[in-house]
Amino acid sequence: MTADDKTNPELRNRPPIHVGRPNIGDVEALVSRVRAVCERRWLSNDGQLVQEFEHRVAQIAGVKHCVAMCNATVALEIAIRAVELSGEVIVPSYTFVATAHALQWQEVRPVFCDIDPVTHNLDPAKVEQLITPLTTGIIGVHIWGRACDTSALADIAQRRGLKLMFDASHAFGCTHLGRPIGSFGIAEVFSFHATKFINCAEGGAVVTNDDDLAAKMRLMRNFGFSGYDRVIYVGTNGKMNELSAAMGLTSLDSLDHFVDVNRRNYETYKLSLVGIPGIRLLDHPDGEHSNFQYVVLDVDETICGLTRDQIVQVLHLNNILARRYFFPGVHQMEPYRTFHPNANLILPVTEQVVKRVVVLPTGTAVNADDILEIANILLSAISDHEIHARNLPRNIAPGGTFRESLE
Ligand code: T4K
Repeated sequence: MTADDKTNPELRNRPPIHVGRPNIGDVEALVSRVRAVCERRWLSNDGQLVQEFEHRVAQIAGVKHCVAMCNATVALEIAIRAVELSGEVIVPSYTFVATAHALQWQEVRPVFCDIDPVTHNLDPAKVEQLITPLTTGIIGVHIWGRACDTSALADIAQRRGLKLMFDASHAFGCTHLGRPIGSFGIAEVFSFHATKFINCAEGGAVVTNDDDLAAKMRLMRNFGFSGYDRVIYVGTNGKMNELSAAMGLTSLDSLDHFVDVNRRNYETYKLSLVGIPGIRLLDHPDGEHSNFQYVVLDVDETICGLTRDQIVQVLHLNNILARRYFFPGVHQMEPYRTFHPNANLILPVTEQVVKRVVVLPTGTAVNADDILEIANILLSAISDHEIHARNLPRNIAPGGTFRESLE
């Protein structure tokens, strides 16, 4: 059997179905906002649309301040600096690499902590074990929009004199303990990247209830300027521009619709994957709001007979571009791999989870037919697992492509 035999030619010839296809919203509303921006000739530097975007994000997140930025990575960098983290900061390795890079970029050492196998979030008991005299803070990541154990982390932070903030890149529009994510810790950071449920093409924000911190971050994102010709602080350029804010506001207008579509897609996946052995859809906490931005499958190869990588290969061969988020774990990426060559020894759960997770396409570019097709591909791959397992390599190296691996 060749690689080609494993794909249905009809499916291979239709456009790929991506994870992370942007939600666009009302294009006419976007165009009219962009036209108004052009007419005002005010394109950046705390423009009218950025201010409106900040106001609406703060309202949704239930906080006093939203400081909009050009992306979440810069927002994290600025928040880390404003909060005055230094030395060592405890973070999960199971996250997008930006969480760690934002620390390392300013020579703060990320110390990788293991996660809970069910929630995929920081395991508070393990956080406590990693605290040293150099530790100044903890950054929890609300992975897949499901909140960290904020109470346990806040308790540790308080007892050990540490600062606590959250990378909430996945969690805009989600709630925890009945209140919007945004007001936990000293500050929380959202991403509004194109692939996120609400997007500015590129964008991010720090939200906080701390007046001084918000004022400091506003200075930092604009070179430290506090008026014409007056710089009173070291700063960078982290500003959001008006075109991004136009996209973000248009996206916010459709927030409820995007959640409905994501929820419907999630329910369709849930129904159509039921009974396929060895794969499990990660759920969302009862009684909380979710944005359903990520559809996450856990693959148990001992039951389904195929490795997670083989499942992803079958999907890719059928033009379903599922992703292995977040493989291979940040501790296995440079420079962290060189800095901490034995980090895997203290990250056994992370090491397992990075080999089991597949993220499937959702959002407004995906419909019920696409999902049924994906479910059928999974069902037939797992039913024919002996045929597939013989013909597909078990693992793909980080950075390797799936087609390359078959050649
Ligand atoms: N913290 C966490 C926990 C995060 O997940 C992220 C970002 C950050 C911090 C940093 O936020 P930002 O600084 O980006 O605001 C993507 C996104 O680029 C990244 O924002 C996101 N997390 C991460 C989870 O996913 P990649 O490397 O997977 O991107 P890429 O280019 O492979 O695109 C993903 C898929 O989306 C592709 O299949 C194509 C599709 N796509 C992408 C774009 C940009 C489209 O269809 N249209 C598009 O315009 O990182």
